[in-house]
Amino acid sequence: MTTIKKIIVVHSTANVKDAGSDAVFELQIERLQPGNVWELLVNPNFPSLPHDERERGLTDLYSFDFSDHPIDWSGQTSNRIAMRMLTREGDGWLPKSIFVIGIESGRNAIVLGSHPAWPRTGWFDNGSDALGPEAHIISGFS
Ligand SMILES: [Ca+2]
Repeated sequence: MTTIKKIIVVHSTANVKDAGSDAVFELQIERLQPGNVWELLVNPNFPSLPHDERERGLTDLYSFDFSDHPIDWSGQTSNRIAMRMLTREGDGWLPKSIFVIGIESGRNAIVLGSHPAWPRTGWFDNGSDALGPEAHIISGFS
């Protein structure tokens, strides 16, 4: 097991029509409990960056600080990280790539999620005519 004090998410938005979004997102960190139940440990909002985020073809970087309450990361089978769209019905977002980096308490960095070619059908969306679910798992490898 390792202890994570910071998580960095770097994602690019697909360069296709309507891929960009102004929605608010949260990060969800979960741990597998007995009975195959995923327990939500923490779900901070993505911070607001000083530029227009999630625009077509552009890359954004987000840093989440957990140094006050570090996360016990047991591995890809017992922990997972999701990204969830909170608001903005009808403002779907389609990434092109998503990478998740964990900074351990010893300052080592480990890759928690690597998705260099996010599926072209992998929209984040909500509402009655949603193009995809509002949440996707972004840890793990593809
Ligand atoms: Ca935007």
